[in-house]
Amino acid sequence: MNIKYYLKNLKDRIDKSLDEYLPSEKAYPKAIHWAMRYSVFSGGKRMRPILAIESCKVCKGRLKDVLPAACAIELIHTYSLIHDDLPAMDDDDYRRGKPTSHKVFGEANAILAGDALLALAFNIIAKEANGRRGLEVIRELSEAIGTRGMVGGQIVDLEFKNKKLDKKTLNYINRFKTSRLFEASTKIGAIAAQSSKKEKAALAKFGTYLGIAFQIVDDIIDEEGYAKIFGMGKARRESKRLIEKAKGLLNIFGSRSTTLKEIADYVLTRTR
Ligand code: GRG
Repeated sequence: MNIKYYLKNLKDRIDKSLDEYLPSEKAYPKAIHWAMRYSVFSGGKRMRPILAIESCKVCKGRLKDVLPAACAIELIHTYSLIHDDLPAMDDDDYRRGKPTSHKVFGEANAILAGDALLALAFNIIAKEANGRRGLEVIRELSEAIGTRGMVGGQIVDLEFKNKKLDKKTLNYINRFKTSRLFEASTKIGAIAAQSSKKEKAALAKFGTYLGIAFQIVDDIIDEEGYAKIFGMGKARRESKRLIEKAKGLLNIFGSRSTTLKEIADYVLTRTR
């Protein structure tokens, strides 16, 4: 099957579940549910849940074992974008070509929509993921988005706003602000499939390299970060090197890894 068609179908499946998990716009208090839905359904690529699902599949796991956690990851990603856009952080008026949450609903409601998405994410995992596996997913995800993960990367990014970035700090920001959630996504796929230690480790590393490459490509698109500091040529070479390294880690899965490798290649060629 054509990879674009395949990913479109998978995205539709994820969207259907997200729709089921999110409270209805008609449910009281309507304002918060409307704000949550506005940002979740504003055109995200669903990269992280797709990676979680494909990582589970490569370990011979079933879609139903990973779908709740995959949706939870997307809700957390959405919360991070809403908060990142706030005046106190990046102060952005548009996200995915649409007005940002605080522009539509006001700052207080945008903050609360992010908070509520974060809470809902862990509620979904607690309700749907079973036993030890569920606890392992919660542990991985909470570590990935805390001070030694996404929040850690974000605070260093804010600290260096309008300051000259050195290579070490830039690597730290890319690793923790962006790549750590990719790593959690691929690892959670393996956890959901009750995979071996070796397979979990390979998928976690795959997610790390893919996530850093994803951020460098983002910088190439926006002419920022890595691309601004090291130039477009080096940024392209580095993202390509990381993708090759990432794909190499999947060789232990043999021909089952074709889709994940195609997704990794897509990261290099994406334009948004
Ligand atoms: C507020 C705790 C906190 C963290 C914010 C995610 C983030 C950290 C900041 C957003 C700004 C940014 C450029 C982050 C790098 C990660 C990234 C490239 C996010 C965009 O991800 P995509 O392209 O988004 O997957 P879509 O729109 O497809 O969902």
